[in-house]
Amino acid sequence: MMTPDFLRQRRGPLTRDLVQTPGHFGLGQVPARLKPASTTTSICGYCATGCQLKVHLDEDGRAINLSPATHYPVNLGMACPKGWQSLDPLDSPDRGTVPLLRDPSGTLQPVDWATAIGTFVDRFRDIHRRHGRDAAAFLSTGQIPLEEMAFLGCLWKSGMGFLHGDANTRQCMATAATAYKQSFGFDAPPYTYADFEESDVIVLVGSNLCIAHPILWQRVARNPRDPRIIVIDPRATETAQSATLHLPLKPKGDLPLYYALAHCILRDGRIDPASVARCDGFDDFAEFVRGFTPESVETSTGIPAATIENLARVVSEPGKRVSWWWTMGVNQSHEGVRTAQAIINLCLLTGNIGKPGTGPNSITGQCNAMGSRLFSNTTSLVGGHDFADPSHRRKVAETLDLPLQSIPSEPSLAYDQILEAAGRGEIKALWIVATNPFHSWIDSSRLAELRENLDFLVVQDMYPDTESARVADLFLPAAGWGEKAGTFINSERRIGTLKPFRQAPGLALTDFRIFRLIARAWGCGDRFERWTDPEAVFRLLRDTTLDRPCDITGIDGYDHIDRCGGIQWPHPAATDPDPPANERRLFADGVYCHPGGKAKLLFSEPARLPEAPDENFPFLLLTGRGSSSQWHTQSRTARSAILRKLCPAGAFVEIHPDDAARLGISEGSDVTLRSRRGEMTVAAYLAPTVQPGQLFLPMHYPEVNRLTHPSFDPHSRQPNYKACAVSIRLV
Ligand SMILES: Nc1nc2c(c(=O)[nH]1)N[C@H]1C(S)=C(S)[C@@H](COP(=O)(O)OP(=O)(O)OC[C@H]3O[C@@H](n4cnc5c(=O)[nH]c(N)nc54)[C@H](O)[C@@H]3O)O[C@H]1N2
Ligand SMILES: Nc1nc2c(c(=O)[nH]1)N[C@H]1C(S)=C(S)[C@@H](COP(=O)(O)OP(=O)(O)OC[C@H]3O[C@@H](n4cnc5c(=O)[nH]c(N)nc54)[C@H](O)[C@@H]3O)O[C@H]1N2
Ligand code: SF4
Ligand SMILES: [Mo]
Repeated sequence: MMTPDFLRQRRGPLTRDLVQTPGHFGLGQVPARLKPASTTTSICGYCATGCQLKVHLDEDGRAINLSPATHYPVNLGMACPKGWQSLDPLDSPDRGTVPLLRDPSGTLQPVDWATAIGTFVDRFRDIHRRHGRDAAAFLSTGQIPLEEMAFLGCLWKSGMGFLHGDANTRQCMATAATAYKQSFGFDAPPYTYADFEESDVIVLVGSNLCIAHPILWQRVARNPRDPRIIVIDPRATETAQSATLHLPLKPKGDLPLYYALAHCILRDGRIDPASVARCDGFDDFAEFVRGFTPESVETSTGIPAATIENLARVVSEPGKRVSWWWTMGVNQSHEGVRTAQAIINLCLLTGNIGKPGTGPNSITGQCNAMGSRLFSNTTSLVGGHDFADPSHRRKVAETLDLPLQSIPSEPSLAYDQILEAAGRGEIKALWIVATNPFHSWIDSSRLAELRENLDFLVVQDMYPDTESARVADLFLPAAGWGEKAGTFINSERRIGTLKPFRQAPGLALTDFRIFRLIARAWGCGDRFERWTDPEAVFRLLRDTTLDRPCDITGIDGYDHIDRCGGIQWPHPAATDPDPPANERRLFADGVYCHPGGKAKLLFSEPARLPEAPDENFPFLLLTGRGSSSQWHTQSRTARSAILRKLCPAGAFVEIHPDDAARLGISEGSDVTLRSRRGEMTVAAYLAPTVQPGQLFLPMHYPEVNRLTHPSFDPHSRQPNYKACAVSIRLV
């Protein structure tokens, strides 16, 4: 692929991450004797962009290589290094190939599946009998197909009779989901990726596309309208360096900034009256932002009043298409929901919604985070329903053929509340599926303490050596991406299929099969008789969506999805033409999902930082993604020699050169970071990209979350990973 002119102009010198195209790797490198005999396709199993990969198979049907699909509407022939190298983690000799059970001496020993499942059922049954349905919980993920996720959620609640279970999407997307639900009446990201290419102004808030969603950055680069790209991020990230304008705001200065923008827009009468007429709460909001003059927020945002005035004009220019995109810089905050809603409010005020190139658009993280939001049966009932609504419970029970009384009338405790309950001894056992919280959870040392309280810990993963699997009582070896079928939903609500094209190693089983084995052993197999295979489950789940905003009753099955190049929800059988249009956005008609059809303008007074720097801990620590070749806790990406080469060998902390000089720290020297909760030693990396007084640590090293401060957004209960107070000193 040629680098578009646009990209050449804007890519900054420090952009470390390359997007790989067929010229870089790929079929050219395949030895002649391995020339592919056939191909299949699969949606990538890492990020929520949802690129489609072509899988090249040899004559024996073995996968020998991957390349990006050229005609898929998401990635258009591009993929990032993780996608290209997706086979490596599957081939790793470190894969879990046999169940492991801790013996009386404390050692994990290989056992057969009958023993593993028998132990699982005996232990959970005993806990249920003695302590009731609140005494155990599962912690799951946005990284398994929605069929498996729904199976887990329904098995746990309607089969085994427990109540609590949450997913790592709490760490990631809970804020966006809550914000949309409260503002629009449904968790409905309104956009389609074509909006990246159709905007005149693109505002990226706390979103480092170049590293975290490189193919979406390529979509930005394809925009032919010479857009202004504005990045709002405390750090001069790779994305910020490639933007038209970077606003290095103070961490968590977002809320006053967006209220000040609303203030200017209202003061100058630059609203869209038709859009405002579709909102409830306008007068109260207008009154509320009256006090947020640009001058009054200079200190809290770190942004000069004149810049705010300018930005207000740019994002409200009549006739211009303005899109706002946010990721973890917003979601992972003590006031994330109100911050996301402040962005939503700006779009509603200016009419930037429901039209090409517009929208308050949250970009999701994991390959199936969006599937988890609709089908995991944790916070909401399967299919975007409410546990509390009796008619919803009845509908889901009838559609899934589950006893009505097996559907709880309340949602689960949230992740942090589950762990607190474990701390109090009320939750006695955890079942962790496809996530690694002993590394990724905020203030992770607390989890190690909680481990002591647990009677039983099960970890179901591809590898037995993750931080979480190592401390399990029972390890269940799982098949991974490429070894199973199912569907993912990407950030723009597009459902895509993944295909099995290889066998899991040893005795490892798909999560789906593990759930079936457990259902049978528990004695509730008959409730899941129709849950025979992923596609059968997909059809059941589809039927639950009838008449919901996410109605997908028009989808026949997996072939249909493939034929259409993925299908964005909604696609109701009754009203949508088939095949559905390939790029669709929501709310074009100005009708939202609240009763009465209006959106709500929601707001709160900005709150103080939960842990501000002080004399003893004078730096503010930010954390996030470090490189495009590292994925989270690195259970998968660290198994690829190529991906390891594309990222720094060890942990590093970014510090401003002025701070480093003052503290006698030079490039590469070892420094100790200390917070009130823990400490770690890392190499210093002198970078003017962080502001003085701030530090940045990539999240990919297990020690990072020993430092983070356990504070949470009150509405979404999402952890505030991106601000805590630390000290730094030379070792
Ligand atoms: N290579 C790679 N890609 C990934 C992932 C990965 O692990 N590796 N993970 C995937 C997942 S699950 C997710 S959720 C996404 C995350 O994708 P992103 O959210 O883009 O990534 P982060 O680096 O976590 O955070 C983004 C930015 O938020 C900024 N930030 C911190 N505090 C504030 C603040 O107060 N205000 C504002 N405006 N910005 C702030 C940080 O400086 C950082 O640059 O990436 C996905 N893609
Ligand atoms: N400090 C800090 N911490 C953070 C963040 C941050 O920005 N800063 N970001 C947070 C965010 S947004 C996220 S999403 C979380 C991610 O945190 P985690 O979910 O804990 O991270 P992963 O490394 O993706 O863990 C997924 C696990 O699932 C396993 N796995 C993969 N596929 C399968 C499968 O098909 N079946 C089974 N059973 N297992 C499988 C992998 O081997 C891996 O161990 O981290 C959060 N933690
Ligand atoms: S951008 Fe995301 S979905 Fe696309 S190849 Fe990379 S990790 Fe996979
Ligand atoms: Mo995430």
